[in-house]
Amino acid sequence: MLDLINVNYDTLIPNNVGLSSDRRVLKALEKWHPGYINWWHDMGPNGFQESLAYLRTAVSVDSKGWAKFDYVKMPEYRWGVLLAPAVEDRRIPCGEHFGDLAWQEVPGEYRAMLRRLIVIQGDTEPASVEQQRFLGKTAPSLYDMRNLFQVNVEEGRHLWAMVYLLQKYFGKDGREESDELLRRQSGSEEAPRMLGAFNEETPDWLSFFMFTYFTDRDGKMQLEALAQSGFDPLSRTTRFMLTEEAHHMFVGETGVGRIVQRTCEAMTEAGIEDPYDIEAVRALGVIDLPTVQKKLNLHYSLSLDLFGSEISTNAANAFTAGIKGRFQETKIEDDHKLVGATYPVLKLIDGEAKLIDEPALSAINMRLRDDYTNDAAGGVNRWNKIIQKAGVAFELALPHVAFHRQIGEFLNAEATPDGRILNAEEWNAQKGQWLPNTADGDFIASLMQPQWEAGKYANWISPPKVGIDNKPGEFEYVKIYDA
Ligand code: BYC
Ligand code: FE
Ligand code: FE
Repeated sequence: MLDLINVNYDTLIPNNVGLSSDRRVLKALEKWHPGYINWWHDMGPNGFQESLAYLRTAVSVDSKGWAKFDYVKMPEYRWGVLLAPAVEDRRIPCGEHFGDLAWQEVPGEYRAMLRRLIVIQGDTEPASVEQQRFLGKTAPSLYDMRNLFQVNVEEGRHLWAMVYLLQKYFGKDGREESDELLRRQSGSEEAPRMLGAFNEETPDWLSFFMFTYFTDRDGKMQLEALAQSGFDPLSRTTRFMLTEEAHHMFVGETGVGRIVQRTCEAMTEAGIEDPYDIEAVRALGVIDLPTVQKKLNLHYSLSLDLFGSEISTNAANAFTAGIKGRFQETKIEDDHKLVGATYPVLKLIDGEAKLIDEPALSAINMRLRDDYTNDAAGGVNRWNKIIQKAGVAFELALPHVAFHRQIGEFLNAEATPDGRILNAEEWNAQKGQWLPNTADGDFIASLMQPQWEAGKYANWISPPKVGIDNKPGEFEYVKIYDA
C-alpha cells in the first residue's frame, strides 16, 4: 500500500509521490540528479561541503511533526519530492472553470502558461542559493550559519519540487527546462536568472536577513497564489513548500530584530541618544539604524518588482484560466471570476501617485502586491517595538511603493521613500541617503568577521531568545571540517 503521508527514503530520491512505481519519472530524475549535485558543489555554500550541519529533513507532510533534526553533510542531504495530501473533490477556485474538478493532468490549452510559471518559480530557488553562497564564511555564529544552510538546502528542495513537475508533466521540453535551471546563474552576463532581484548580490548578513524577510516573503505570496492553482499537482507541491517558507521568514525577521536590538543596547550602554550620530554608533561596532533603514528600502523595493507590472494581461490570463489564484482565494467573498469588477491601482498621474480604479482582472498583480505589503508591515512593527522598548527615538518604515522601482508604473519615476516625485538631478544628489552607498557597504563589510565558537555571537547581533530544536545556548550547530 502506498503511504502518501510519510516519505519513502528507499529510493535515491525521497518522495511521497510513489516514484518507485513511476519508472519513467524516477529515471528522468535520477538522470538529472548528478547535475544537481555538481551544481550544489560548485554553486552551493562555499567551503562547507564537508561540514556537519544540524539540519531538519522532512519526513512527513503531516502538519504536526513533519521534520526530524540531525547532523548531515550538505551534499548528502536527502532532497525529496513532497506533495501536501490531496484534498478530496478539490475544485478550481477561480476563473472561467470555477467550480470544475481540479486538473490532475496539464490542460493542453494552458500548457505553455503553466510551464512558464513553473520555470520562473524554479529559477528563483537555486538563484537564492547562489546569491548566498559566500555568507557561511562570515557567519556571526554557528546558530546563524546553520539557519543559512537550512534555508539553502530547502531552496534546493524547492528546485526539486519544480523539476519534478517539469519531468512528470512536460515531457521533453520539461527535461530541457530542468537542465536550463542548472545552467542559468545569478548575476551571470550570458545566462542570468530570470527575475531582477535574483541577480543582485547578497553581500553581507544584514542583506541576507532583509532578503529572507522581504524576498522570501514574495516567495510566500507567489506560492500562496500558485497553491490556488486549478492544476492540482502544482497546488499540492506549493502547499508543502509554504510550510518550509515560514522558517525562512522567521530567520529574516529575527535576524533583523537581533541586529536592531544589539544596536539599541550598545547605544544605551554608551549613552548615545541620537540615532543619527552615525559615527558614534559605528564606533561601537554595531550597525546604525539609518543604515538598517537603507537596506530595508533596497530589499523591499527589489522585492516589489517581483510582483510584475500593476496592470498585467499575463496575470489576468493566468487567473481566468484558473492557473494562478489570489492570496487566500477560497476565503474571498466574490464570484471568483471578476468579469466587470474593479480594483484600485496606484498609478503615476501628472507627477503624482494616485489610486485609479482598473479592471480587477488586469490588476491581479497589484492586489497580490498589496497583500504582500500588509504582510510585510507586521515584522516592521515588531522591530519598532524593540527600538521603542530600548528607549531609542527612531522608527523603521516601509518606503512608498513608488520608491526605487525597476518594473511597472513607477519604472521611470524618481521617488523619495515617502513618495514625492523628484527630477533626475535631485534624485542623484539624494539617493545615497535612502539606499546603501559605498561607505555604508564598506562599513558593514568591516563588521563581517566570522564568530564560529559555539554559543558566541559577533558583537553586532544579539543572541536568539531560543535555540533551534530547543537546543541549549552552547550547542554546536555546525561542526566545521573544511572552510
Ligand atoms: N524581473 O505582465 P508582467 C521565491 C517580465 S520568489 C524580470 O508585468 P507577470 C523565492 C515578465 O516575465 C517567487 N522580468 O508580469 C524567494 C514578462 O516577460 P515576458 C517566484 C520581469 O507575468 C526567495 C514581462 O516582464 N515565483 O520563490 O504578470 C528565495 C511583463 O510581465 C519581472 C514567481 O514569481 C522582474 N521582476 O508577473 C527563493 C511565480 N517582472 O514573459 C525563492 C511565477 C515581470 O513578457 N511567476 N517581468 O517575456 C509569476 O507569476 C509571474 O511571472 C511574475 C511576473 C509575478 C514574476
Ligand atoms: Fe523557496
Ligand atoms: Fe524561501
